[in-house]
Amino acid sequence: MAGCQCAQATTCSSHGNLIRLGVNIRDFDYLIALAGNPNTGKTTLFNALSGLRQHTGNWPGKTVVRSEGAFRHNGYKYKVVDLPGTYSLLSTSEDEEIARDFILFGNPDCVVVVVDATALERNLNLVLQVLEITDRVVVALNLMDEAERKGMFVDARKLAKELGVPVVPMVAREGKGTDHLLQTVQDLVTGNLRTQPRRIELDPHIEEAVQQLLPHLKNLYPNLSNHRWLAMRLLEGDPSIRRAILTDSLAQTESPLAPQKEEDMSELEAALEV
Ligand SMILES: Nc1nc2c(ncn2[C@@H]2O[C@H](COP(=O)(O)OP(=O)(O)O)[C@@H](O)[C@H]2O)c(=O)[nH]1
Ligand SMILES: [Mg+2]
Repeated sequence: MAGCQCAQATTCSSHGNLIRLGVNIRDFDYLIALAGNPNTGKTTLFNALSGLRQHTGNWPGKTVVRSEGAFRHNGYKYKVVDLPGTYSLLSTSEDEEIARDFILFGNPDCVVVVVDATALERNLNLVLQVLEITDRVVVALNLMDEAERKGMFVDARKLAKELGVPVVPMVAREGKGTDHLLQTVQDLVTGNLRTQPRRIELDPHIEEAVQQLLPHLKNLYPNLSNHRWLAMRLLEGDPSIRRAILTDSLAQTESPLAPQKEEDMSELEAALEV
C-alpha cells in the first residue's frame, strides 16, 4: 500500500480493497497486520504499539470485532490491524476467512505473525500458511519468558534461517523486543531487508496446473500479489475461494470485469470444470 501514493481512493483498486475491508485509508504510510494463534499476545502487542490511538468496530458484514490502531516510528506513520486469532487460514470459520481475506486482499505492507515460543510446532503451521501468501512477513517470537521458565531454548536465528524471514524474540507483556520488532518491520517495509520465505515445493503435475491457471488469474486480478496461492487453493477445491471466484465477489474488489477478461473467466471455469 505504501507504494500506492495515488491519493485517488475512488479509482485505485488497492484503495478500494481496503475500504471494502473496513480500513480507513487516510493518513498512513504503512499498513501492518498482526496475525497469530489465539493467546499468543497479539492484542498485548497491539496495545503496546498503538496505546490509546485505537478504534474498534466490527469487520464489515461480520459480527467479529476488529481493532485498528495507529502509531509513529522514526517519522513514519503506521496503521496496525489486530486480526482475529486463528490456527489456520484454510478452513471456513468466520475468523479464518477475515484473517485470510485481509492478508490476501488488504495488501498489508507487513504481516507480523505473533507466535508462542512454548508451542512452536502448533504455531508454525499458521506461519507457513502466511508465507505462502506473502513474503512481507516478520515473526514475533513471543512468550520467551514462559519458554525460559519451562527450560526451553528457542533458537530465533536458526528459526529465521529455516523460515527465510526475520524472527524477533519478545516478551510483549513487558515490552521486551518491541524496538527490535519495529526496526525490523521498518527495514522490511522500506525495502532495506528482503525475505526468502520457505515455500512448499509442489508435485510437478500440480505445478503444471498452477502454471496453467496463473495467466488467467493475473489478467482477472492484476492488483493481487499472490496469484499462485489463489491457484493452489482453487486446485485444492477450497470452497470459499471457489465461491468467491465463481460469484465474482473477488472481481468486485478489483475494477469491474473488462470485456476482454471474459475469456480468462471462461478459461478458468473450464480449467476448474464447472
Ligand atoms: N508471560 C507472558 N505473557 C504474555 C506475554 N504476552 C502476552 N501475555 C499474556 O498472554 C495472554 C494472552 O494475551 P493476548 O494479547 O490477549 O493474546 P491474543 O489472544 O493473541 O490477542 C494475556 O494474559 C497476556 O497478558 C508475554 O510475552 N509473556
Ligand atoms: Mg487478541
